[in-house]
Amino acid sequence: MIQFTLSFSCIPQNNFRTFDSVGSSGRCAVGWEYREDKCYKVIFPAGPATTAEKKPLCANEGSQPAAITSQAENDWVTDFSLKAVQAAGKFPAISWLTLVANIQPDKSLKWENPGGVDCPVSFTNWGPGEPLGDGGTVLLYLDPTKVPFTSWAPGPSKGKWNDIWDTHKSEDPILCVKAAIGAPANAAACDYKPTPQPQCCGCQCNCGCRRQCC
Ligand SMILES: [Ca+2]
Repeated sequence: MIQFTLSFSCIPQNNFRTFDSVGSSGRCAVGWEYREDKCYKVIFPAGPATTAEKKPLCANEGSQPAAITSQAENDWVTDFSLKAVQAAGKFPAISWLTLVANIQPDKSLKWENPGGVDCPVSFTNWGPGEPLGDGGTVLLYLDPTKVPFTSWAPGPSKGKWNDIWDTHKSEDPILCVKAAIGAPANAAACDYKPTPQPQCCGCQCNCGCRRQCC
């Protein structure tokens, strides 16, 4: 009876297929990084590409362009992405991260939400003088040692944003996100607010589930 209860609580096998090889978090596939019910990955284009050309890189891996909704997430994403660019041997030649947002007539932004209605941007981290209304792509600066533009005030620019025109081609990677194993299906949506996770202990079941709530 105990075995039946534990097995019943596991994630259905069908939902587990996209995570055939699970990473150390137990909630994201290998190559993806877990944070608050979501899995993130920095994906590099094969060569210079526009934002429109980069977006399929997320879709091809069952994910969507990531939205950043808080300072804490921005800080985490910046550090995570910088490490990914460094690990790929592409830093400092590449020092920007591509984010995707649709700019509105009043220069406000909406995060793209392929699974639903695009989301208003409630958090921004623009560099000095930005956005200039250049376009619907947001670039996040990764270099902790430099100021990217002379128009930006001196001081740390790591994590700051710059809007750029949509036809801009670059080898900057795009940040992709999808719901973690066991998270609500909308966990990757830009308006999703994670709920506190219950305390969990080690996995007690044998169907691929890596966590079991006590
Ligand atoms: Ca700009």
